[in-house]
Amino acid sequence: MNFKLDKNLICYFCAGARNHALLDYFQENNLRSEYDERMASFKALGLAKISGSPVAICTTSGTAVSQTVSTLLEARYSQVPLVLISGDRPKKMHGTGAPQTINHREVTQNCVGTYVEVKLEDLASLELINPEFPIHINVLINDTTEHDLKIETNLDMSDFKKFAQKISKPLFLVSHELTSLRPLVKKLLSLNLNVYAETLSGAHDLTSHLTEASLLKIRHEFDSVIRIGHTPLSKMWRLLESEHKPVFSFDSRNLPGLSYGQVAPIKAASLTDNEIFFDILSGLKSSQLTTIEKSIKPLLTKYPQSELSIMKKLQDFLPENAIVYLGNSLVIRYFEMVQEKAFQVFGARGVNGIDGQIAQSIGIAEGSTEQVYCIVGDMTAQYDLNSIRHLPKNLTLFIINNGGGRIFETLKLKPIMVMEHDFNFKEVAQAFGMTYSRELTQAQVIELRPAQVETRNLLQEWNT
Ligand SMILES: Cc1ncc(C[n+]2csc(CCOP(=O)(O)OP(=O)(O)O)c2C)c(N)n1
Repeated sequence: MNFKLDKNLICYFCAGARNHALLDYFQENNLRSEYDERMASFKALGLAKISGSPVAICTTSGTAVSQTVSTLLEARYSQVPLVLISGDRPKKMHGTGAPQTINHREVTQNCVGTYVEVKLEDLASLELINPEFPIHINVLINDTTEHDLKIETNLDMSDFKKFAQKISKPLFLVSHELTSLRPLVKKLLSLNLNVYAETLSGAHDLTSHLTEASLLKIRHEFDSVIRIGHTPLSKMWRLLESEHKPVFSFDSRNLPGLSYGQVAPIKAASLTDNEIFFDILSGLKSSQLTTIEKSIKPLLTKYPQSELSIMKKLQDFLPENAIVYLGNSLVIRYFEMVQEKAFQVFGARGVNGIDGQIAQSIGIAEGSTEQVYCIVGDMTAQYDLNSIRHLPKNLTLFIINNGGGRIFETLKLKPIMVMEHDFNFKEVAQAFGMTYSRELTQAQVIELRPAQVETRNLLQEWNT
């Protein structure tokens, strides 16, 4: 049997930004909207079993693909015609450590009978002759501008010295690695350098005079970026992909995190005591930036039920230096936007999955004697519902229930991706024997429900 992607194919379509462009390849009444790839792929398996026809599951990149592995194995050994279609980044981004980019082929190679890689523009005409099921079609979707800049890895301090001699006004973008980068950020700030420390660095409070939004507005003032730590979260970083400023990264994984740039595989935390590094920096002139006076505080007062105001109240509720686990998507971004206090922050920014977030925070709580505070979105919480059964006493779970995957709304993707809903987590939490509240109290599961209209209005005013 040959296989062609026709519009009649039933597809369990899992929400994601990368695979958004694939929505058009299916008829609307053949689409089943999903958020959990493991569950969705098992549903597809069941449907393929009873119908005897191929059924597809479409996922975004990263761990969304690996979540289908058990189903693919079951399909392979029971000869079920399952088709995985994954959205991926273009070839030149593979192996760079760019956000949510992993090697999909390696993930499914022992689970599928046929693997093909195809560019989005060639997908409609793809025909597989007698493929062996299950099939994995990995679709390369171009989202970066073509350029002839190159990647240089395995560099050292002498290369950094040459880089530093050619620049005059760098931004130090400190992201994260396994240990806190707070001592390093303190030392960089003492030299009056322009430093932006992301929340996962453990030092965002020290640079909170610079917000991500103000950075975006004054980014033309920097002639280069010195990135310290793993791939950053900031939009500023992603924009480099089109702006092509010179970038030098200190990343112990030896990954550029972009499709260009220079990298030294040096641990970020070790730079704190690296005399050569600080000697080179002493040659850089400190430079005054345009001050952006605008503060988010009046907007937080004006829109008290917005997601950002609720996040701020949550931060006020947490003790200084608390251990906080932040789920991906809007939670980590909004947390950073309003953060002024010091926290020890954990997250999953290796490949940015929304899977297993509550379970990870449980592991952290089990390894600590302190109280741990886990903050996740509602879709992320649904993905890991089983974990609510096992919350240890020293873990508080905050679910920011904004009624769907609102990140997709901010990215202006098709509304079907948001998977809007109006349920709450009260009965689930109570069924698992957890105490539950909608207020900032001592309960184990605290569900906070922002008013979406207020969030939209606040963001609109903030961005103008
Ligand atoms: C395993 C996995 N599947 C899919 C995605 C794509 N994805 C990124 S954010 C997101 C929605 C998150 O929704 P929610 O937790 O409610 O947070 P919100 O955007 O509303 O803040 C999805 C599905 C992913 N990152 N990881």
